[in-house]
Amino acid sequence: MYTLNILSIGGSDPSSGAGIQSDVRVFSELGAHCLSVITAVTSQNTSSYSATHEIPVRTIRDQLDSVMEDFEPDAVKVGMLYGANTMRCVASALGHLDVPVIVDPVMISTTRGVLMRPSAFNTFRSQILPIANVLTPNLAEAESLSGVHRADASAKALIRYGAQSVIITGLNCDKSVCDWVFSPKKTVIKTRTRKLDQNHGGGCAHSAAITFAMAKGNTVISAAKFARKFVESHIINSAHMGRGVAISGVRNMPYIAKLNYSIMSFCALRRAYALIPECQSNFVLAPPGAVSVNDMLGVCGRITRAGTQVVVAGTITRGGSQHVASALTTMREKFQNVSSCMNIKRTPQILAAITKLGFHTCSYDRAHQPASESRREGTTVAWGVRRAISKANMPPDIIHHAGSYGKEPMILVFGNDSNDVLDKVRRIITVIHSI
Ligand code: PXL
Repeated sequence: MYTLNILSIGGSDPSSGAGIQSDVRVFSELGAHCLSVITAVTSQNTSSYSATHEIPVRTIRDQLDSVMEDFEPDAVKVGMLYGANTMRCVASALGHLDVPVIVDPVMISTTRGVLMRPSAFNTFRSQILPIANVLTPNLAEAESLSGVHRADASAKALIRYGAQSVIITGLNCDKSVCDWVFSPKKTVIKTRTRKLDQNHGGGCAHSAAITFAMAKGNTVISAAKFARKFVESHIINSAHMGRGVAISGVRNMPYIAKLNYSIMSFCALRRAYALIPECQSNFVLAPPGAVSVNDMLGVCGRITRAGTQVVVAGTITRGGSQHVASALTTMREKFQNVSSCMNIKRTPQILAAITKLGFHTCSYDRAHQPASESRREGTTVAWGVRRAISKANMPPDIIHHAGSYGKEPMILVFGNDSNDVLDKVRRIITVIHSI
């Protein structure tokens, strides 16, 4: 069940790449329920932008009243606000709210449509900036709104107008792209990518991810770090759904949903907690074409044990797991059909259950890793999997090791997809109960 309600206020985009439709998609992907108040209906697709139809202020007010009467949002994201009256209406509805308000001051769409009337900039400054806990402009938006050139100076001006924190997104730093967070001290968040491909919806997904992380109680800086990682994965996952620019975050959706379903089903298993090791679990799925650790979907965070409950601490993203993803990547060098893996605790009882089930099992001894290799942090899993399957002529269900000084023993359960891994884990639990 979703535990968070997040309110998104913005424009409708019929191509469903950006705006409200993107927010509904992204918040569900992150595990929150998205309430939506529409301020404008745009007519656009992935190639062109033809019209903006403003929603009458009374209708916006009515929508706001309806959701506020019934829900207590955990955070609010404000996107497209076209004109001054819309801005006043939104400011008066949000002014008294005591939850994070994240404002993405969108001005121009990917296809060059105008999303904010220049004549309303003044009202935006006086009405909207003071209610923004976090403002997420790109450089052009920051400069237009502040009337000041350069990222540092414009962020400071926007803070003087009343925004509590400003994140200037997508700046070109040396060889990569970065976000500058002014909260109010400056922190630079770097990306792993050199240049972000053009896409429709990346900006909306970025501010949505910040809103989600703030709703969960994160600081602005940790929310910004999370959002950067999330949006990179979203952009890598862009796909050409229409004839024009690619829509971000749609390529891996079915796989994220599938992995999420398997993880939720695991959590619901009776006594699933008994399988979670001290160093916690991760559950990884390779989407089509995945070759490296950073291509693998996994929980960014871990699947953790809290008493007798299993709690998923984090969301599913590409590159969300390092260790389990590394095991899967190595397994796929030899057996390409293996697409999913989960690590579980290694106890004599669990090993006995695995033997009883007749699973095809391989193992390795960490002590045999050559010293030259073991010095490189994080190489042991790949080395171990490679060694364990070196003589195997069919893919094992299980690889395990007995640990070493300071390293916990571990079992890796592999399968053709996450459902297959879940099924094996379920059978292990059933046998443990019967022992
Ligand atoms: O990504 C910014 C944005 C927000 N809202 C609407 C949009 C866009 C970009 O195209 O169309 C409605």
